[in-house]
Amino acid sequence: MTGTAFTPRVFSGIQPSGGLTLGNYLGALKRFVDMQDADTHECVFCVVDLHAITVWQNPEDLTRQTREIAAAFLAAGIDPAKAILFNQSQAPEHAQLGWLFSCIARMGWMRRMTQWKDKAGKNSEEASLGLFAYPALMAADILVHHATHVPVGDDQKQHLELTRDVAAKFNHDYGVDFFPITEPVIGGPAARVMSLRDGTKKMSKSDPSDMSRINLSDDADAIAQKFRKARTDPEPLPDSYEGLKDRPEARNLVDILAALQDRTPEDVMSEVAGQGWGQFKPHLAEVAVETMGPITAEMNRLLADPAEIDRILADGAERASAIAAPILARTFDIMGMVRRA
Ligand code: AQP
Repeated sequence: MTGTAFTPRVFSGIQPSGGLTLGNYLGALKRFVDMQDADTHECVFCVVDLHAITVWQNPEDLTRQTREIAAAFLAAGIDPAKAILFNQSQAPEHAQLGWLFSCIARMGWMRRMTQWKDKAGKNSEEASLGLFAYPALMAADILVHHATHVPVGDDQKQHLELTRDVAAKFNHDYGVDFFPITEPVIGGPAARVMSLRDGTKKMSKSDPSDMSRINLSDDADAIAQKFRKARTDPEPLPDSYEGLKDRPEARNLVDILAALQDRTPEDVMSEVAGQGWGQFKPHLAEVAVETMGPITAEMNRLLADPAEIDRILADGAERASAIAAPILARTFDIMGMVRRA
């Protein structure tokens, strides 16, 4: 942390690049709601549409997905009276600070990002410049709100480290103590929910296989079928969590159950030790349906009134800009930009 006292403030975002997965829900959304309800921080949550377009998005799909993600935030328990909820493109300070930060961040830092390597793959010459520069915009999303804490899944850890590097380099280069060194909030059994088809890959909304993930929009039958077909080894569950160390698929399912029930995986294991998959998987599906069913139903109810979602997002964008505009203006001053009279 720097010496300056910053208002405790949480920022986090989700890309409208597809429907939400159980990984997004357990690793991010559920924890956003917990932080909002703890009432210890101001909370700013964002549907990061500018990030989504780093890969091609059909315009109609982008509009629909943006409303769907906003509805998911609300259905999961984000209360617009307590927290700010908006879509990134509507608070222009994000993109503006993003440009300033792309002049602070170094090419070498970006090249080291594993998400860049994964998403660009072998075809990096054809990837968008935005996909490469994505972490500079993410740093801007966080720092334009002087956010002190960012709850994210484990996959975003490296980007958070880069955000801290950007803040530290800016503060150092300009001899100021202006941007906070943001703390990541990562942890719990759902910090990295893995694919149901491959225990070494994270569950992702853009995975080509729909069987690899539980979508927030899946009905009870789809959830039961996906867990039934989830890849596991043939062994029954061991006596302790420790025994799952080299069994990534099995551990993933235990972790999911623990996260859904707000329990530790060790506690779950004390109940399910020795069970075969024929017993464990239907139980897991039942718990998932019980938890997700009401959220999906509420999401669908909210989506029937898109004008109300748009109103909530517009109000959120105004409140987000009210925080971000003075921080951006001060950044311009520090960098020596002449202000319009
Ligand atoms: N599998 C996961 N386990 C735990 N947390 C996860 N998150 C994503 N996948 C998992 C967390 O969800 C938040 C929003 O993620 P995002 O939409 O901004 O993008 P992402 O991390 O790239 O997620 P996806 O599902 O893999 O999207 P695509 O496929 O579009 O790239 C973040 O806090 C993330 O950590």
